[in-house]
Amino acid sequence: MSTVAEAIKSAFAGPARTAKANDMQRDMLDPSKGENYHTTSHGVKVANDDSWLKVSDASGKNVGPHLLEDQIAREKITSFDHERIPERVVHARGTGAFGHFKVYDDRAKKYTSAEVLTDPRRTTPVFVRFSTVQGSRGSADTVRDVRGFAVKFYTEEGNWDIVGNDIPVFFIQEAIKFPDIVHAVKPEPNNEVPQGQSAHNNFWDFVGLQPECMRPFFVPFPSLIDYLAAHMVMWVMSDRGVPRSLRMMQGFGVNTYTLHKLHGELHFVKFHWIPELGVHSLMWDEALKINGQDPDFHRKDLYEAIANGIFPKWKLCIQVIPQSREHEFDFDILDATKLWPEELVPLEEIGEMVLDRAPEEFFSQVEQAAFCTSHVVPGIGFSDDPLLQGRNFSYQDTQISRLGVNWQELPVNRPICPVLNHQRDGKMRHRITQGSINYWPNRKEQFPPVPPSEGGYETYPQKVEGMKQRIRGAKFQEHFNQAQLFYNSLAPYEKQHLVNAISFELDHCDDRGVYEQYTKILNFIDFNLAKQVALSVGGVVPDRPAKPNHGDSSRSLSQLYYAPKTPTIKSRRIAILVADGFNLAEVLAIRAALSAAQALTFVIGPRRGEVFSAEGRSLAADHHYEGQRSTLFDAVFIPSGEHAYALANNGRAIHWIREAFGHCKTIGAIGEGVYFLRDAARLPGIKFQDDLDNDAVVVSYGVVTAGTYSLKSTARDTLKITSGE
Ligand code: HDE
Repeated sequence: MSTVAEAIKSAFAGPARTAKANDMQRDMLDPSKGENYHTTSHGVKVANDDSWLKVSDASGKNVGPHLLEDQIAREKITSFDHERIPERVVHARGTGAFGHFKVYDDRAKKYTSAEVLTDPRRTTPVFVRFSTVQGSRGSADTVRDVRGFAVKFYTEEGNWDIVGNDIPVFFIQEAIKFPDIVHAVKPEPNNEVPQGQSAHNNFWDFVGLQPECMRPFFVPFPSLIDYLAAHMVMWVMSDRGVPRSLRMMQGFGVNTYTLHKLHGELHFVKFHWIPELGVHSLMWDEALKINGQDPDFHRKDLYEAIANGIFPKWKLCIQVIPQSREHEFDFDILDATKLWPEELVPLEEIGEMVLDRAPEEFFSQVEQAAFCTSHVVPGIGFSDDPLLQGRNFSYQDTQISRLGVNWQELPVNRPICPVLNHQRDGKMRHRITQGSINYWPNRKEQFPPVPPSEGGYETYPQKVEGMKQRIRGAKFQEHFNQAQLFYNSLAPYEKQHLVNAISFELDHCDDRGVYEQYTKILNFIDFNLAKQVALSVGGVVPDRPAKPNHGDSSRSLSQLYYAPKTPTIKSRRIAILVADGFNLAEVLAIRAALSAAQALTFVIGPRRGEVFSAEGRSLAADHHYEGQRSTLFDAVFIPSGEHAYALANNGRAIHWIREAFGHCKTIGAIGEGVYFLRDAARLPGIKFQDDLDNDAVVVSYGVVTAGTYSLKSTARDTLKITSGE
């Protein structure tokens, strides 16, 4: 076992991992243990929980109104009336899980005194909440959107939150523009349309209506108007906007933070999470269909993996720039609309996060979870990144309106280390602090400040000099170089997806001025991109580039870069499509082989429950063809047997396979299953050998591999079903 694997294994057994779980235990009720009867919220046993107190005659017939007197019914209804709290103004739809984090070694010690990042003996409990941004709490999971990736570390020195996204840059540079971008992307105020997408006039109006970009590139005077969204728009419209799974996304802190130690040099830092399983996306058509077929697809996928013991893992990496090199780059390293290309600032892998526990109760542990960028621990600090400065104000403020001033006392939010101060009172105060002292200094020396040498938080002593002005620096005013860099770095099919996505979105804008304007802006990024989109949406087709494309690329910007070194099918959902008369031995063998590779298999039959093999033996189908469509699986296998003729006569089964093929899923078949593929499903563009004397095929990315595949060997040799890019 590798050292990392050993470390993670010991982390599972470690006491610190359970520190947060133990802490929350204080507030947990397990209904399967202890007393079992019904009470009011003030603890009185309830004799009847079904009828409101009312006037009736001797026979029990109702002869009068309900009585307001019924304190039991009133309490129940009032509690229900107040069940909802305001949903998050952005990132309303989300899900989360608990786990732990551990660094590999102490290599980050050269930058920071933060023990969570430097002490390999420590296991820090974490809670992570993933979210979409635009839609409301009830919107679907697989919409095109940015995903939130917020991590709360319950460290021994207090809570540290990295409130990040799955995209490394942001739309705007200054917090003062946040209400505008959010209003623009959210449903329009007159009709509350659209839900769960940015495909509407206001969003494209906002990101396109930026007069500066129509001027020559160097803006000679300071500008107050944003024109920044171009880079992030490229990311959201790329495959990143429709992840296959929350477990297959990168995470980014986005903002520039700082690392420091007592009396050491200040370092700027960006945080990155890299998923073990690689970075994968849905196809847009798939995403659209899943929105209807299973709007909870992502949250179920997260819990399914955890329940099956396939715990999602990410590496934590840092990019570090010493303060002395701050101005060496042609972009401003404090500008959140820019990334730090890895060719210029390499990633350093420092630790690993594992999520291994689903929440027990969604509301108290996920809905009430609250993050703050301002939550840092000694050794970690802020930079002058203007977006971060604004965020540091906004999060604390929003938690007060969402959860009340004592939100940090809620079980999921409270630290595992002591909280000792003189802050008191406020709505829903939970803790009872004894004694007469609630101020500092006090005659009892109660809760004295702690010097930095003993762990008190020290703000890095930064020298500041300048004028008070509402302006942005010159480097903040260049907006297209990195949009080009991102576009140039994509594989050809990724570029095509991006063109399709922008074309879809602009087609949903019915204001001509809006879609014409955005096609003009695209021409500042890439001539071909602009031309293709303009042609499909009826925009302004350019005849020459508005700005030359510099042609540079960065390989880590394509998702392909993150494909795991050893291909894996861990946690992939693989359907076995059958009708009565299938070959049971093959199904059992393929199931065993795939399970050995930690893939999840599901039998899909004409009905849920018993289906019968050629020999009349029964097998339980997990779902029927209509119940779970091909979109919900990563690959499909069709065994041999006479069942193939029933499949061939079933329109839904044919659609199942053709749709899987259209979404580039890997399809494997044996014997008569191959005839079904060839003669009934008639996969377009696929040429099967005429004689078909091979008894198995695998169709992957439109390519057929034929041959004999042994069902006795390992899963990967059996059918080359690998994780798709
Ligand atoms: Fe947020 N953001 N944000 N944001 N954000 C919120 O806080 C805000 C930004 C992000 O799972 C709110 O608790 C401002 C960037 C995530 O609970 C609010 C600005 C990034 C979450 C808020 C930004 C994010 C939020 C709404 C511009 C990526 C969900 C509810 C200055 C690095 C956290 C809440 C969760 C949530 C403000 C920009 C990520 C209103 C003012 C950049 C993942 O406080």
